[in-house]
Amino acid sequence: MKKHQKITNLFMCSILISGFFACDLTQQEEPIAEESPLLLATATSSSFIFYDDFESGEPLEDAHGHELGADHSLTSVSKPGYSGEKAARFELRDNDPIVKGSRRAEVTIVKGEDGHIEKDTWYSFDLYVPKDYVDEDDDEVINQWHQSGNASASIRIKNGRFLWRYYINGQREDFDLGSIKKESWNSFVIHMIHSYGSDGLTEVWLNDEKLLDRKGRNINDDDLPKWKIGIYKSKWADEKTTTSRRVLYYDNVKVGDSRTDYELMAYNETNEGSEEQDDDTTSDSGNNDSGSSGGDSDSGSDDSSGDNGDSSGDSSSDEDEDNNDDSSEVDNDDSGSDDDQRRRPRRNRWKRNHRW
Ligand SMILES: [Ca+2]
Repeated sequence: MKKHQKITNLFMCSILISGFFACDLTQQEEPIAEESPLLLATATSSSFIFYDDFESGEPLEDAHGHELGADHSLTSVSKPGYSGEKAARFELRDNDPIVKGSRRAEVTIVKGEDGHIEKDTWYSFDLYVPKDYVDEDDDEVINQWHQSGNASASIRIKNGRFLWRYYINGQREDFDLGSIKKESWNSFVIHMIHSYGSDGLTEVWLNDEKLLDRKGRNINDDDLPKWKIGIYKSKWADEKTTTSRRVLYYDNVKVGDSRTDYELMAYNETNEGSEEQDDDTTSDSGNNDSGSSGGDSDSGSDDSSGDNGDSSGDSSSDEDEDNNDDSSEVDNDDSGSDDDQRRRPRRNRWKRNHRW
């Protein structure tokens, strides 16, 4: 709670028209050389509702619900490809303890029904998919906007591609978001005006490319959704697939209110530079934690599974809160959209020297 209160307060920053600077502790922002200052001159005020860059504390400790069955489910690790940075590592094995009716390593970041968000909300996160992430036809959910038992919208990984799915009034609609760039960070920004009516809007950018721009209904007729991230593979509740382990890394998980904009959501300090040159980057193998909590054991390839075994945890509460069985459709995700207007907003035009 501290972190996000802090953020809400700290991030009430206004970027003024010329000289733009952020109000609170922001020390200095320097325009990026090649960008025209005029382009930056949009008066903006913003507020982040949630932000975690995983540089300190337990991963997602200020989030609103953890559905983690094992010690390996969520840990803090060295950020693949970057030196001196941290990220969150989610791991799900097909023999992990059952959590809410299925195999999942998920965290609810904000809950619409508890008033954490409003209708107009921005979400963003960076995702790293290890090179040995096995492609298979059975999908897993990595993000879901969940309302009473169903994911009215979700992002999934299926056959080496990202997929956006709506599941509204029992109807599934999928949109392909392209092939996954493994061994590199994929930056997602999602803007949703959550609505059961025609005033809804869904915009999805991946690596600065707008892939979905869809007006109209994007939730079920219910409370505002909760946003969950991590890994959820419903098939593993009672079946095996061609792989037995999934590992994903997340960084810079943010939620912003209507005063936020694309630039603020897309900008992350680590995107600017400290990229490591080497390779060790990962396949999930090598990076284990430097430090912080959680062990991250894993050495091997992501799904090779040779080593599963763990269990640990507690979990097992079975409930079914969101089953996403593809088949049963209970909690699905799907969606996709079509139109693609590709507007390419510039990113990272200015720097902040503080961390939230
Ligand atoms: Ca980080």
